[in-house]
Amino acid sequence: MQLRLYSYEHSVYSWIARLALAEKGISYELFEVDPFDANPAQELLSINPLNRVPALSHGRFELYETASITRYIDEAFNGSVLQPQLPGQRAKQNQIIGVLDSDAYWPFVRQVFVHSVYNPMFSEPISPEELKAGLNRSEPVLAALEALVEGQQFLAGKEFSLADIHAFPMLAYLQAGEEGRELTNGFGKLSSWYDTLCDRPTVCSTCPNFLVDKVL
Ligand SMILES: N[C@@H](CCC(=O)N[C@@H](CS)C(=O)NCC(=O)O)C(=O)O
Repeated sequence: MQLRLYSYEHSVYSWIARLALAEKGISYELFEVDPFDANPAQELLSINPLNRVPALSHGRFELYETASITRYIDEAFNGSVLQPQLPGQRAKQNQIIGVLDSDAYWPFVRQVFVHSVYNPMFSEPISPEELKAGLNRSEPVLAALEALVEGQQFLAGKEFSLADIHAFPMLAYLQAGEEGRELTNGFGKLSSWYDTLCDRPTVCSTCPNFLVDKVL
């Protein structure tokens, strides 16, 4: 059955899905689509009426929402198991993914990254107020993640999991600029978790090209 990922080169959520696919060692067709384009692509809209990436099609089966996609990738295919077997650890994994989606994406990516890295890089207007607000909102989220990583090699326990796959790209976008990096450096356990994953082959091979020299 043909597997196709609708993905955008600058999208943090697309990176998460590509990282999960790489960890499973699955080959797939990459369909590049810009969800911010003024003319939405029908191919994406027909799967996701909300016009967001990533989206996935597997034969006739279609799916959107990154956390659902990564779970499907893990459960529908052979390869490394990416979710803890113990209920407590699996719940922790899902909790971390929930925190990242609800509390980290907006300040890490849409405020700090956009106004310290992306907009300057693409000559778009920057807002120092948005950057400051993003840094302020990011701090308690980093503190929450730091508390969760306490005493563990990976975010949900001893094994690499979907929690790490969801978190690394978000942390990478936050740290792509000086302000976000300085803020994150104050969280020692999270920083050493991040440094360890920087050398992981799938992380390196899936990192968006425009960020490689800033985040790895
Ligand atoms: N809740 C969605 C969020 C996906 C998302 O926000 N993707 C961004 C790119 S990183 C997007 O497509 N944005 C288009 C827009 O906001 O119009 C998920 O988990 O997949």
